Amino acid sequence: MDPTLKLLVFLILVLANICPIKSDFRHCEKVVKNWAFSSLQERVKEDNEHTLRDLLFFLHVPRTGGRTYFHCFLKRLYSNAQECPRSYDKLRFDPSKQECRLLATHDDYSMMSKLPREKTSVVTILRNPVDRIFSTYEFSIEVAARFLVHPNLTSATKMVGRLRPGATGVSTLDIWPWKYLVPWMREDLFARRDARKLMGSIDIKRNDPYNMEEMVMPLQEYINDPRAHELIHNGETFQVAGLTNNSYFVESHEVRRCVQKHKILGEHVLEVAKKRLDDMLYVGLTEDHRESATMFANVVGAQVISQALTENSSMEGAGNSKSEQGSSRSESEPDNDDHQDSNADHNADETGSTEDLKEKKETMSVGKLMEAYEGCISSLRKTQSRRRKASLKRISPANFSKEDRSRVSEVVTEQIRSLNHLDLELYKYAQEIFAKQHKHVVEKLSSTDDLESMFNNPGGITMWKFLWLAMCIVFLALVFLFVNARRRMSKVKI
Ligand SMILES: *[C@@H]1O[C@H](CO)[C@@H](O)[C@H](O)[C@H]1NC(C)=O
Ligand SMILES: *[C@@H]1O[C@H](CO)[C@@H](O)[C@H](O)[C@H]1NC(C)=O
Ligand SMILES: *[C@@H]1O[C@H](CO)[C@@H](O)[C@H](O)[C@H]1NC(C)=O
Ligand SMILES: CC(=O)N[C@H]1CO[C@H](CO)[C@@H](O)[C@@H]1O
Repeated sequence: MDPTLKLLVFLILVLANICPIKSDFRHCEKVVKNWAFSSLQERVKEDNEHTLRDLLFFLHVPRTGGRTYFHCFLKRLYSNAQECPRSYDKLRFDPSKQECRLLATHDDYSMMSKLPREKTSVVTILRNPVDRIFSTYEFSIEVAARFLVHPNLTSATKMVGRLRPGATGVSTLDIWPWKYLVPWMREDLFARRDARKLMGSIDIKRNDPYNMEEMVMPLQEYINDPRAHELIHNGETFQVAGLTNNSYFVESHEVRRCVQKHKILGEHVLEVAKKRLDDMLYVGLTEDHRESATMFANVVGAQVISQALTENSSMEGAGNSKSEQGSSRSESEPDNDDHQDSNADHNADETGSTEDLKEKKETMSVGKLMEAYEGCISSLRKTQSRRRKASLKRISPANFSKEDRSRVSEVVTEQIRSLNHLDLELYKYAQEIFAKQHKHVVEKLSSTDDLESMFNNPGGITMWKFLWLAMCIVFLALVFLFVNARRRMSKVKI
């Protein structure tokens, strides 16, 4: 063949191969940029974004510890009747029922399209993405392992089917993303158990529970599965952006596809997510749990309390405030779970009255709220750890402890970081917001009489104690250096 002809054929082939990709990229770039542009347009600019509006939307990112805020704060601040109806898949939320004041779900930000935007305040909690992935993996397995009481998968799955219809409460199995992650792990656990039975006795290497393939799917396999890409990675950014695979917008799914295909377009999503955090009433951090909780009580709690006191009309029709008795009851229900919540309580406890709630709010203060929170969280944690222990026993010797995490290979952790690069950036940004928020609250408190309430709440005390401790340490270090220096000098002299 003529060399120029050869070259021509070659060029045509190359172009034919590149063009679809290129045009897809161009298409995607347009789709993502348009989405980002319009998302940034719809920001509600308020004079005071630190003011609680009529509706509180708690954007609950899975595995960030949001459940303790829900049970130990929000359930004390809002009555059942004030809670918006929820569904955990595609929400059948009726925007005309606008008297509701609190919405707490795993739904993503696209939910805002169903809410009166200018009357809604959003709060969320973010977590270090690497820890969140570990926790997601462990929790999927923990919940799935509960099914191992059944002799086989068929009987386990049948059991779920029988539990579903008519059941009050909402179980983890109905909630995104667990409704996908748990059945996946359940199937996997049964398959591995069946394989063990066939093999007879096997020797299990006990050193690394995150890589114990005889018992559970190794972490590395889990994070590389398409399902993890779909549901877990960069999940914080996608949820805040409103682009999870559970999004309400049909358009979101194309944006999502584009971003997953062309990594570079993730920057636009990140930008939108950051702006959304900026506009939120409160952003907490799982890692700084104590300070986050104290701030939640001071920023959100205090405003809910004063809001309730100024408008007594909204009290009409409020059923009852759910108190300890309610939550401990749902806690002890064996088949319900982490996400067991208010829906059950709507029908369940009819005790208490409007008067009770009114009285409760009037006597409620930030300090008391924190006090109640402390008790609530410790009992919640006890229940959680008991359930976890009971569940993990079924896949022993696999047991996920903090020390085990640190033994996971750097290759795997690096992979998690790379798969969650957007979340890492977003988390860093959230830390900055948190620091600013913190400063703002401390300034505000010290400029008013509220300072007393700050001192009255245990979280606040810890903070001051911490400062005091830090000063002591610095002082001791200085003394030590001074003494050391003198000693050295005297040695030199000798
Ligand atoms: C699963 O277990 C149930 C209950 O023991 C039993 O009736 C059924 O035959 C089992 N199914 C299979 C496929 O082994
Ligand atoms: C979300 O992801 C799950 C798990 O991969 C999948 O089964 C489901 O169909 C997805 N939903 C949408 C709307 O894409
Ligand atoms: C797993 O580890 C925890 C904490 O290290 C321990 O309390 C628990 O008993 C262990 N469970 C099993 C089944 O080994
Ligand atoms: C804001 C509001 O509705 N305030 C009412 C609270 O209740 C008193 C007496 O019941 C009314 O006089 C207020 O108007």
